[in-house]
Parts: sequence; C-alpha cells; structure tokens
Amino acid sequence: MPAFKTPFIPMSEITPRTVFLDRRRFMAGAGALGLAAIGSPVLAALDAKKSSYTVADTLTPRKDATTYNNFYEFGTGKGDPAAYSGDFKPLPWKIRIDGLVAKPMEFDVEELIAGMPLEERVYRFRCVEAWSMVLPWTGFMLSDLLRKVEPLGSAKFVAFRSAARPEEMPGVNYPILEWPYREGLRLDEAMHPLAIMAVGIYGDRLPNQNGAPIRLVVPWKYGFKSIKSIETITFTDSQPETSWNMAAANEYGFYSNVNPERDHPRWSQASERVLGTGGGFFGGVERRDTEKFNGYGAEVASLYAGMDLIENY
Ligand SMILES: Nc1nc2c(c(=O)[nH]1)N[C@H]1C(S)=C(S)[C@@H](COP(=O)(O)O)O[C@H]1N2
Ligand SMILES: [Mo]
Repeated sequence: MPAFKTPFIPMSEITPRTVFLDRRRFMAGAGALGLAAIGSPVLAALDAKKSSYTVADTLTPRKDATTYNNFYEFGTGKGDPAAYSGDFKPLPWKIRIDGLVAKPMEFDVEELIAGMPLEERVYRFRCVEAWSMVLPWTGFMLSDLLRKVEPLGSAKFVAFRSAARPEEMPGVNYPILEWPYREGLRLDEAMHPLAIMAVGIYGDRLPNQNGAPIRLVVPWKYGFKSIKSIETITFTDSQPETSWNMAAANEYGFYSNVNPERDHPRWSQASERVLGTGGGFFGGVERRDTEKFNGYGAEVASLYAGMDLIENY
C-alpha cells in the first residue's frame, strides 16, 4: 500500500487548489487501483430478483462507480477509497440494531444476505457536490430489517454508524469528520420501500470503496445520507446527530432531500454532472437538470406534506 497522506479537505471545499491536489494524488494512487480491486474476498455473485423499482437511464460504467468515490474513512480524494481500502476487512461482519426496540439484535451479515429476499434495483444517485450516477444495486428493503427488532412506539428516528478502524481505514486517523461517520433518518423515511440496505452493485458484492459489506441507499436524498459499512443502527426518540451536519450545519441539513430549488450556499443545485462522461475530478462533463427528490417525488413527496423544504434542507 502506498504511503497514505490526506490533506484537510472538507467535501464542500471545491476550489482550484483542491482540484490540483486531487489530480496529483489520483495519479499517485492509480498504480494501487488494481491491487485494491482484488483485495476483497472472492464471493459468489448475488442471486437477486429484478425489481420493478428501476429507471431507464444509462447505467454509470462500473469503472467510474468504483474509482470515483466519497468515503472519507479512506481519504478525501475521489481515488483514495479505491487506492487505500485494500486492507479493510468487510468479513466477518456484525451489524447491531438497538435503542428503542423490543428485541435488540445482532446479525451476521453473511447470514442476513442468505436470509433476506434480495432484489436488484436501478436507482439514480445524486451527490450534494452536483454529480450523479445510475447504478444497479442489490439489496433488501431497510424496513424488512428494521421490523425484525420490533420498534417501540416511542421510536421516532433511526441513527446509523459506520465502522471506524484506524488500522484498516487510514482516513479516520485525521479529524476530517466526527468518526464514526454517522447518519440518520426519520422513522417514516427509514420505513419507506425505496430505502434499501445494499450489499452489491452490478450483481457482485460491494467493493470496499462502495461501502462493503452493507450500506444504506436512500435515492431521493443527497448521497452523503447513504452511509457505508454500517455497524450499528439505533432507534431514538430525538433527531440524531449526523457527521456532515456537525461539520457544516448551514450547508448539510438533516433532511438533505435532493432539491434543485435550494442551492448549496456555495454552488447551484439546479443541474448535475453525469458521472462517466469525462471531466476528471468534476465527475462528468455532460449535464442534466436535477429533479426534485431526485425524480422520486411521486413516491416520497407525501412524507414531507406541509413541510417547508427550503427551511428544512
Ligand atoms: N461512512 C461513509 N459513508 C459515506 C461517505 C463517507 O465518507 N463515509 N460518503 C457519502 C457520500 S458524500 C456519497 S456521494 C456516497 C458515495 O457512494 P459511492 O462511493 O458508492 O458512490 O457515499 C456516502 N456514504
Ligand atoms: Mo456525496
């Protein structure tokens, strides 16, 4: 593994200097990409039923989806997660669900994968940085997992935490974000059928850089809500703290529903760059208009009836 070095660059810091650093570091990391790609254990391809939750958009090439990543536990450069996640051990893996539930449980992820009805869904995915992709995810509905622990009536939110392993995840040795990375959903959002726990992309198990062995995918929200490599899920009665909100509350709200009508304080959210269409660090030169709720409004807008989505960004 090449020597790891991360400068202090928040996700929001899209400046010419960042671009310069990133390009240089991306090139430096490129030699390690092949190694990192075969660093994950060899596992059987996932056997999943095709879901009707699918969009017809052109799929993002696998190569782009696995080499252009945000996963700050492995560094802040887009190429860092692919270059520096080779030592990460996604197996064996336990995921614990606790808090305001009748039956706190711990699951072995392999047993979970064997026991859950797996589906493949093609979702649009929109990063708050204004690039987007379209991926075939394999997974199961988050609601099917959450029901197993029998949530109490007092539970109103669900809090998620990623692994934070200084030995395996070089980025967590730097105070870039509050570690472990944490995210949260309101309970009704978490129970929505579009919210899934993903264990694969393109029919194969998740590469480390995409959040192995298990991650959240919430396609109507900005990408940072879709927390990777989850170790714990906790039911709470108050809104949980989330890492990006703790870092810059005026820029990254708790809801973070994709919304072209509410610009980021420092850039427009009206359109997005399509990942895989060139453009290096910027993740695409082709643009498309950003859709409210990332195009999933027909399914999810009712969750926010009566809410001011500019105020509750
Ligand atoms: N634990 C953790 N989860 C994370 C992140 C992260 O840095 N750490 N980055 C988020 C952001 S900003 C995005 S856009 C997506 C990227 O997912 P991908 O690499 O599979 O495209 O992961 C999200 N989940
Ligand atoms: Mo993101």
